[in-house]
Amino acid sequence: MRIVVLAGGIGGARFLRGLKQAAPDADVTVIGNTGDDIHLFGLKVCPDLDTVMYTLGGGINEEQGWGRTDESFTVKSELAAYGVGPEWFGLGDRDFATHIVRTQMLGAGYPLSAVTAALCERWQPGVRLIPMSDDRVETHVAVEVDGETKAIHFQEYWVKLRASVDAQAVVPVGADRAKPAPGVLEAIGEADVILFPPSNPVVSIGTILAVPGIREAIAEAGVPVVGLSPIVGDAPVRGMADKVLAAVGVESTAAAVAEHYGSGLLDGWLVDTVDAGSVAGVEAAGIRCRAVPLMMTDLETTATMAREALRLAEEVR
Ligand code: GDP
Ligand code: FO1
Ligand code: CA
Repeated sequence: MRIVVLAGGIGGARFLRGLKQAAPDADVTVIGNTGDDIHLFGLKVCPDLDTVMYTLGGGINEEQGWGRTDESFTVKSELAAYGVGPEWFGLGDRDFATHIVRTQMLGAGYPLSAVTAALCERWQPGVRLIPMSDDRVETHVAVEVDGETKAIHFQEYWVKLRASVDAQAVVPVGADRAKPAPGVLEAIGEADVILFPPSNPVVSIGTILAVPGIREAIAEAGVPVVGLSPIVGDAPVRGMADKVLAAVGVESTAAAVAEHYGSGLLDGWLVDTVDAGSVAGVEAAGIRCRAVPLMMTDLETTATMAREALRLAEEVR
C-alpha cells in the first residue's frame, strides 16, 4: 500500500511513528512543510523536516518534540558572547551540524529535496521524506505591535512571542510562485490513500496545500483522503493553531477544521471521543466522520489512531 502523508513537525512526526507501527509494510511518502524554514547565522534551518527526520530516526528530544536528544548549547552561547543572536531560537550543537551540512550542499547547488534525501541517509526514517518544494517559502504572520501592523517570520511569532498577540493574517511568502518538489505530484498520483495527520491546519498542512498544484493533485487523485483533528475539546493539543485558525476565520473546533479543508478535498475525518458531538455536523458537510481517541500518548495508542484512519479510508473508498 502506498500512503502519502502531508506533515508539519511534532503532530505529523508523532503520527508517522504510529503509522509505521500500524502499517510496517506500507510504502510511506511524507510531503514536509518548509514554510517554517528560517535562515539563522547564515544557515538554512528546516524545523519541520528535521522534526520528522529526527523523530523517525531516533534522534529527537522526546520531551521538547523538536531538536536533538542529549543536546548542548556551546556554539549558541559562544555566538551570544560575540553579541550575535537571535538568542530566542535554541539551536543546539548537534543540531547545528545538520544545518551546516544542509547549507553546504545547498551552496554547492543541490536542491533541498536532494539535500533532505542525503540527510535521511544517516537517519533512515523508514519513509521517503520530500520537502513540499525546493523553492523558498517562508510563512510570515501579520501582528499589531504598539498600534502598528507588521509582518514577522512565523518563528518570531511562535518562538519569540509565544503567539501572545493575535495573528491578523498568515502569509506563506513565496508559495504562489513555488513548484512542488520532484516526486511530490508523482507520489500523490500513485497513492492508494492520502492522510492529513493531526498537524497544524494553517501553518503546516495549509502551507503545503498553498503550493500550486498540490491541492489540485490531491483533489484529483481519486483515492481516499482522510484527516485526523489536531483540535481536541475545542483547543489545540499544543501550539498556536487556535491563533492562526482565527487569522483565517476558522473556529478552533474539530468540525470547523474539517469544513475548512472541505468535502472537495477531504473524504474522511477523525475527531477525538470528547468531540463525538460534532460527528453528525461533519457528516452533514459531506465528510465521513468517526470519533476515536486521538491523544498520541504512546506508540500503541498512536498506532491505533493510524489504523482507524486507514479503516475510514477503506470505508470511503
Ligand atoms: P509543529 O510543526 O511542530 O507545530 O507540528 P504539526 O503542525 O505537525 O502539529 C501541530 C499540531 O499537532 C498542533 O495543532 C497540536 O494540536 C497537534 N497535536 C499535538 N499532539 C497531539 C495529539 O496527541 N493528538 C492530536 N489530536 N493532536 C496533537
Ligand atoms: N521551538 C521553540 O519553541 N523554541 C526553540 O528555541 C526552538 C528551536 C528549534 C531549533 C531547531 C528546530 O528544528 C526547531 C526548533 N523549534 C523551537 C521548534 C520549531 O520552531 C517549530 O517550527 C515550532 O515548534 C512550530 O512548528
Ligand atoms: Ca511547524
